[in-house]
Amino acid sequence: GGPGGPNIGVATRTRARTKKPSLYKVLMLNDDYTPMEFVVHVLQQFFRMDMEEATRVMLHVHQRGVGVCGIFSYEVAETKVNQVMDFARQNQHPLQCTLEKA
Ligand code: TYC
Repeated sequence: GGPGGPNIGVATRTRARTKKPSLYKVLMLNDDYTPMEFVVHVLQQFFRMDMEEATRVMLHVHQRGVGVCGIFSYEVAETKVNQVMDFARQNQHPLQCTLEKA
């Protein structure tokens, strides 16, 4: 096969796509009733923050209304939200946590 002739034996290979998982932010919402120490505890326990970082994030949420706890795959983010909401409910605090596509 010369120019314009049939393409014989021309192997075109495409790499099998491995798609990256979409990322999701876990957001913490402010409320008037959940104690500050409880929020700091949640951030340390479920998001592996040290006391300094947890306090900084808690105060950010307290002052601005919302803050980012971390960025994860959908599955991990959903699990974190459920864990935080369950723990808050068990302790009778109205603390709210949600997901948002990053
Ligand atoms: N606003 C709460 C208070 O004054 C503290 C608080 C901070 C609550 C962050 C929720 O996500 C939150 N006790």
